[in-house]
Amino acid sequence: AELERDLLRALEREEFLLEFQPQIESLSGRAVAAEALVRWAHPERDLVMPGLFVPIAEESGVIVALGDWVMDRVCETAARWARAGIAHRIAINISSRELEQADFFLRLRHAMATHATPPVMLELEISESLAMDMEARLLDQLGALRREGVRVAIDGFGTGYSNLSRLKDLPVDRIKIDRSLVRDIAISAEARTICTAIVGLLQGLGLEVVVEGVENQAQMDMLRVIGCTLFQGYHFDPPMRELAYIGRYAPQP
Ligand code: G
Ligand code: G
Ligand code: MN
Repeated sequence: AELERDLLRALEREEFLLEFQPQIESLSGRAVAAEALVRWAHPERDLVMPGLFVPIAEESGVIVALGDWVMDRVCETAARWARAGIAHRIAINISSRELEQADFFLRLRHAMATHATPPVMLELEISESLAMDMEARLLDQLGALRREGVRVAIDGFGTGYSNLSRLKDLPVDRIKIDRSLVRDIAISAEARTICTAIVGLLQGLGLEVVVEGVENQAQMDMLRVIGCTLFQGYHFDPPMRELAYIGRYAPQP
């Protein structure tokens, strides 16, 4: 309860900030998108990572207000990037607690309208378990956004239990392969077999595959053999502040 109050106060005091981690297209070496990740610039502590406060925000419901703040910042940033000719989509992590709110899509559309954000500049990341459980109403609304150009990604794929026959019917553009599936591919034949099969299956279904948590060249070499072309991970860059991101991936004249 104390942390819940701290989180609400941190929202009021605007102590949260976003970092952006590039998604790299290996053929061109360019970033095509950035994942927005929230951090808490606590006045008395080092930057607090979301692993520490997002679960508490989810449990207490503060995630709805925090998620509104994230959506507003991402919509503003994405609109500004579009005007500056930076055509990198920005991906937002959405918790099930947020998506569960009857007015989630209204709130997202409100943030988009406020900043005149082009829908093609946005991507929504939803977890595998959430994607598998979505009711018809959610599927319809997600489908409508997607027809307007918003991309939809399944995050952390391979950690839950996916109904594979359902996967092809979901309103989803891309799948982010969880880093746990990638960690050992350079050192374990079994890990390689699993990753190869999953990537082949997803690509066979016409889904775009993004590999998360790529940390070294050996993993990259293996992933390229498997047929992956989109990567995110410390091997390229960690999440970084907007100015650092732009300086490195979209330098302005
Ligand atoms: O940065 P870190 O590895 O600590 O992130 C931990 C988790 O927090 C990740 O699963 C990530 O998806 C989640 N997360 C990061 N930013 C946001 C956000 O803005 N909203 C939500 N709902 N989750 C986020
Ligand atoms: O659950 P989600 O995929 O949204 O989590 C993203 C988190 O993964 C971010 O908080 C980011 O800090 C972390 N991350 C990004 N790249 C790497 C990486 O190469 N290795 C590890 N271990 N974590 C990473
Ligand atoms: Mn994510």
